[in-house]
Amino acid sequence: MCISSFTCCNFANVEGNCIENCPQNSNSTEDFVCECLPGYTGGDCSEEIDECSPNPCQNNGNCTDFLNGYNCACDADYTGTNCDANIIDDCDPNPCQNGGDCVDMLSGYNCTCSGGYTGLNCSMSACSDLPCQNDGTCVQGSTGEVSCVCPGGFQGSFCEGKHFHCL
Ligand SMILES: [Ca+2]
Ligand SMILES: [Ca+2]
Repeated sequence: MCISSFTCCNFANVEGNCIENCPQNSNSTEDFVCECLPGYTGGDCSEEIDECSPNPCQNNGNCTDFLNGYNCACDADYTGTNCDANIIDDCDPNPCQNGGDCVDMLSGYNCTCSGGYTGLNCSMSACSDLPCQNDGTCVQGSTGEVSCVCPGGFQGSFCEGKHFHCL
């Protein structure tokens, strides 16, 4: 005697949106439970669920709501159901030179440089920033430290000082 389920399904604004589900030991026609078809919600299952709220698309993906589903239109560099997969590996081939580590980014990459190198692709030596004066020569050690090798008669970190010999 499932009167309540009959009532439940009569509540559905769209026919067939509701699967009847009679609670046990219930004689009250108001004490029914609607078990909605996938994609619908609400007391009478007439409300279509907005699968785009909250937005499941990551990385600025554009969400389109469907019945019992959604679609994400992804930005150029991303793919996957939720735009959570990075489609382009900007680190392949590795653009980082001189042993720099590459981190793949959205439409780009970041190089973590080592050995005293700098710049977007770790192609600049730290010597570029060391102004050796008086024809001093910048040399870079194995751990990246740089220093000026000064010509005769000059001294100082940048070969900036004249070397005087006291007699
Ligand atoms: Ca929907
Ligand atoms: Ca990328």
